[in-house]
Amino acid sequence: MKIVLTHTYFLEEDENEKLIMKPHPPLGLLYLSAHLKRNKVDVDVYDATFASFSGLIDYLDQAEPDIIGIHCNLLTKYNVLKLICYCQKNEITSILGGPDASTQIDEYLNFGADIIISGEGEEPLLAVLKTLQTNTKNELFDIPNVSFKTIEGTIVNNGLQASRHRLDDYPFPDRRAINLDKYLDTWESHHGQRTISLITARGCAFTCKWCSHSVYGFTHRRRTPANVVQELKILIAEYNPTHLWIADDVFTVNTHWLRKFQKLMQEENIYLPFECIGRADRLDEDIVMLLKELGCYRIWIGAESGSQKILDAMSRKVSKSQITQSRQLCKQYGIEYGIFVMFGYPGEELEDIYDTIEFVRDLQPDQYLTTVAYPLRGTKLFEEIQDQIIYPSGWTDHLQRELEIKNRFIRPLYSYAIKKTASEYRKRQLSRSNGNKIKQVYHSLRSVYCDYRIKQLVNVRTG
Ligand code: B12
Repeated sequence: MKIVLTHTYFLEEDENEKLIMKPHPPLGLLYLSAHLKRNKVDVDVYDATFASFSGLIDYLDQAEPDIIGIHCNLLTKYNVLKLICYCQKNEITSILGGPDASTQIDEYLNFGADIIISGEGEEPLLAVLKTLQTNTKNELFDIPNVSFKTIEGTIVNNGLQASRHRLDDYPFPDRRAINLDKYLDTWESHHGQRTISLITARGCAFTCKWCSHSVYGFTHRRRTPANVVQELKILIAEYNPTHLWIADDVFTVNTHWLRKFQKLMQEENIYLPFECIGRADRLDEDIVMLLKELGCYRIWIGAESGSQKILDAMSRKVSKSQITQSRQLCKQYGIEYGIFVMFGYPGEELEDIYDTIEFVRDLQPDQYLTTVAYPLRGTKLFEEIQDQIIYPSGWTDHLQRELEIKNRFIRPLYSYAIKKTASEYRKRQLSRSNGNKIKQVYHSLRSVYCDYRIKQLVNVRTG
């Protein structure tokens, strides 16, 4: 039995990413591939990132796999649906996994997928492949985390079990299964650095209500520092990276771990500048110093809102002053500070929006990214506002990020809030550096214009 693992994310279809050009390989699939190979399964990975849907189909026509394992996330749903149709037509068994599949089991099965594996994939996927040697795809009873349909068409959900597997026991991601040079070359030609990604932990135990915990629940497991260093040595020998992207949900949670890691990196004489995600409440001076010594050149923080009321509503468990302090510390130690900002969280009023705009202006992060909140399935936020969600169309015709929430401001208002944030931020930046006066005037005017537009829109609500 031959299985192909793939993900249907095509960079060429992603207009935003084409401007950024910071692609990352599909680590989850590479972990699965390594685990299957260790267990003597005949597996290939088709890395769609630099390909096209027709390229994927040409490959599959030739490879003729018995099974296709598909990673599903928020962005890739439409291509996943097309691929499910291809599988049905060609009598290939489709197995879906990843965050989007884990929360929409019935929908994907009813659309025509054969099997859904929720949560961490290594063990259940192997168990399914073993069972398929004797059973049909309609008889996968008793394998935790697996859902399928019986021959009569009834959905069977075997229930979810959080993995307790020690991460060190998994083999390193099977990067050789794909052409990693394409990623490194893309980074090098666009950013002058050869960035490679890895994870040192899985899962996040914090409780932010909008965040998807569909894969790892609220668990947090770390690899040992020695195991991470071992992987790094291989990466350095094989790929000669100049930079790392540490793709953990929150890299800065465990000071003790960071200290051990830093010591080991020093002993092994490894120094690679890296970027990672942290939390403001996990960035005291000890941690910031450690990060600096380790080579952290940029940290991303979910600042999310300048309104403490909204931060508390999100169950973020971070205060505005912690964010400000961590920003100061990062500045002091020469670490770039990037933040994520969210508008449109339920309960947010105009004054909260203005608090956020002022907060971003005053904080002056080195970079910031904005989103308008959307309720992901399986999150506490989704649960809380279920009856206020507006579905733009049937399940097959929208992505979760297009879901609208009743009784909040309409999208154009958030667009003006985002534009005003940009102008206020830029104006402050320019005035601090004594920069171009004409640009300062331009941003002042644009900011006032945004106020005017926001005022016009403030009485219009969704739904
Ligand atoms: C690092 C990261 C990124 C990085 C790198 C992404 C990449 N291509 O590697 C960047 C910053 C680019 C990114 C971007 C986005 N991300 Co992101 N990201 C993450 C993060 C923090 C870690 C991902 C990771 O590497 N995990 C480690 C690996 C080992 O785990 P894994 O990928 O989940 O794989 C395991 C299981 O899912 C399962 N599995 C996965 N695939 C398959 C397939 C089969 C067949 C089977 C059986 C099992 C299986 O088994 C794997 C091994 O155990 C996760 C949070 C998280 N905890 O996972 C969010 C997360 C995956 N991202 C998310 C989102 C929303 C996005 C964006 C859509 C954001 C946006 N721009 O709007 C984009 C999409 C990018 C894309 N190319 O598709 C959401 C997904 C929610 C959803 N329902 O889809 C998550 C869960 C964050 C969250 N908590 O809300 N992301």
